Amino acid sequence: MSDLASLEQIILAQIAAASDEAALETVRVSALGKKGSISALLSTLGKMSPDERRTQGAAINLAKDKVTEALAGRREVLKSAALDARLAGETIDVTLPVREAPAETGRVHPLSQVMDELTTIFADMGFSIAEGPDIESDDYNFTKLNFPVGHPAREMHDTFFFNPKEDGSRLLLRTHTSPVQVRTMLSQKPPIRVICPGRTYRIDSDATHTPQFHQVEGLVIDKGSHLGHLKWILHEFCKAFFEVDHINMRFRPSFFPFTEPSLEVDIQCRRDKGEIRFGEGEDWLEVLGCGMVHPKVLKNCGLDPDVYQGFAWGMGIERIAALKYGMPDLRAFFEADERWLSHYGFRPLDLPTLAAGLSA
Ligand code: 2U9
Repeated sequence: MSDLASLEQIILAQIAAASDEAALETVRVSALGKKGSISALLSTLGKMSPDERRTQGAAINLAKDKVTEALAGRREVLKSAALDARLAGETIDVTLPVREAPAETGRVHPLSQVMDELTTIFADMGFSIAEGPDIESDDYNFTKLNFPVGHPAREMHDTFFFNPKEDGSRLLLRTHTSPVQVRTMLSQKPPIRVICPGRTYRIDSDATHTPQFHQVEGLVIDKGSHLGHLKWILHEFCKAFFEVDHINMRFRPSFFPFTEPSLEVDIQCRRDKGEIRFGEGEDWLEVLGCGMVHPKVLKNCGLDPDVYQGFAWGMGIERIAALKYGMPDLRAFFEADERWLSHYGFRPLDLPTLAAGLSA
């Protein structure tokens, strides 16, 4: 066999053995590249006699064509094998169930849900929403609300105080949202109709108390506002919130420094195999506190108690949420346990409305 024929066979064998396009390219360069074996043979033609050049030239060019053709054929085979391998690696099982979108799996925290329910109900009655800072002065949290300095009622609030300033005054984490009503009275003229939902803090922790909790308080100030209006508002609120057509309420005398008279409010309920039904039955559940704003508080907030009077109420949001949705331990509200949230949480697109039902 001639040298050319054996070179051609070696190259064709290398082409056939190339296992990927990179290996094939190496073979091409070693045969047809500038310094390749076939290119080297072609460069010898110039030194040959015309006859020899004619026969050798034709033979070398034939070998070159065969190699070029074999390279192209092998390239196609390798390309389609690479594509097949890639497609096989990227197959998806279209029969697998579709993963739920975040809007389907995410849950609204019961606290947010109940806040939305409360604000929906009171907004429907014409109340505005007022907010204020979590860090308050002793004056707004206590003194203006008729907790005199040194009065034992201050101790009842188990307050988180900041270190005293140079002048001896201390900031604190508000123990109730009442300073928001103080700020509202100091900055707005009556008539006032506001609700103040927000975060509050007290040093307390057990199944029914958490050091951080939420309250919603309400305030109405006008010239002729009276306990009858307060009772109607609270009655309408309880029916809407507990989603019943009829509810019995009981108003018991109580004491708060900022209201006089002060009352605690119970709603009638029946406990049935671990479930509570509101509006009927023989048990009573305490849901909120209320009263007529103390004349001293009106005066402290720049209003003349001989001209204006008003009423206020307050409730713990975790507490009423727990009553409505049957949650036994308030600490779970702040534990960020996904299992608890997926059990008690609400679907994100089911927003509470009075027309469609608050918790539908
Ligand atoms: C001003 C005047 C009066 C707000 C009120 C209550 C009664 C009350 C408690 C309920 C459960 C707090 O979370 S709780 O422990 N609150 O019973 N709150 S009247 O009265 C005000 C507020 C501000 C200027």
